[in-house]
Amino acid sequence: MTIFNVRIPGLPMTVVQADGLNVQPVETDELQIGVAETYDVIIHPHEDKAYTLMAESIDRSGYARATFAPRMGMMAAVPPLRERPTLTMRDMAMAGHGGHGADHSDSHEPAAMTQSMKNGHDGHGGNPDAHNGHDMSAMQTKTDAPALQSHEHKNGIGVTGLAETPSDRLSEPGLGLENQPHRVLTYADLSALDMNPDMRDPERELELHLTGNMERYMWSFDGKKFSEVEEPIVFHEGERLRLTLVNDTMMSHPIHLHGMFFDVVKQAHHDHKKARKHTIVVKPGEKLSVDVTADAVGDWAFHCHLLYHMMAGMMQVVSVMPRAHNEHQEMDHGGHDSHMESAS
Ligand SMILES: [Cu+2]
Repeated sequence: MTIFNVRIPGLPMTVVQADGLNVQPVETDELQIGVAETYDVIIHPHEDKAYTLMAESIDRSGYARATFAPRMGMMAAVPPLRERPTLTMRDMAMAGHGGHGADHSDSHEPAAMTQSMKNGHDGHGGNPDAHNGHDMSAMQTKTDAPALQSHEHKNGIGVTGLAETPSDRLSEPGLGLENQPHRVLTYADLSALDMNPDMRDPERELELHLTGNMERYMWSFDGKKFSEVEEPIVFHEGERLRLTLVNDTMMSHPIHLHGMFFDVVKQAHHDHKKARKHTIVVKPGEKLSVDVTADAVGDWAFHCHLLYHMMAGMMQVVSVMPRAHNEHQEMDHGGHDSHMESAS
């Protein structure tokens, strides 16, 4: 339940698969990996020495490490934990706000955030994030902040903020890895090795907001926790749709869809080698899109893979509704995978 920064100092990694599917090999020095994501990397150690595989938690509160070595008993230096990351205006989707111009306004934290951090520091409240490597209270904070615009009257107690100006952050490394002296993998670096199985443009777009109230430890999609949701999200069998996710919260959420892979949309125009994944980390204040082919009839879990966020309500059901039999036959124009067959 921790997002990790993974690196092997002195040894580049060539990423060849993401979430179990081939990508065009891309060399990097570090990558951030969200809960449920997988990366397959190839390393080529040439020297007769040991290397440290370093997995540092996103909030830099701890790490796990392993050793690669040609012989038993060897060990490499373990790098010290780096400085705790600081949230920026961009993380709060408030670029341009704050009255100090633009990019360097990273000293502004919203009041709600500051309050919840205080709670964390006092050790009250039982915030599960504080025990799972996502201790927001550990992140540096200052208090000269404009309050986040409250949308409670509109969206209920479960939503303390909306991303005012969500941005495209696919070409940014994960939270806290912005200014490293080495290469860091971004989603924009990933392309599928082969052509996507479905190259159709999406027929429709569905926008979902990742929402929360950190003070009350409420997490949800579109301001409704799972227990309050009455209808599933409906996909229609065979359709190609674009799912757009907007993160209104100040945390990274690894969003996971069961049953179907999605194609990560890097640019609006046609790209038939989109990286295919089942989990994508949506950064604070980020807006991103994935294209999905609804080829698996049935009900599927769709949720944040930080399970304590899922349990708190950041979960919904995606129902892929079957088409009528005749309609389906006409639709079945070859090239579909076995899901389509078994659904008939
Ligand atoms: Cu989450």
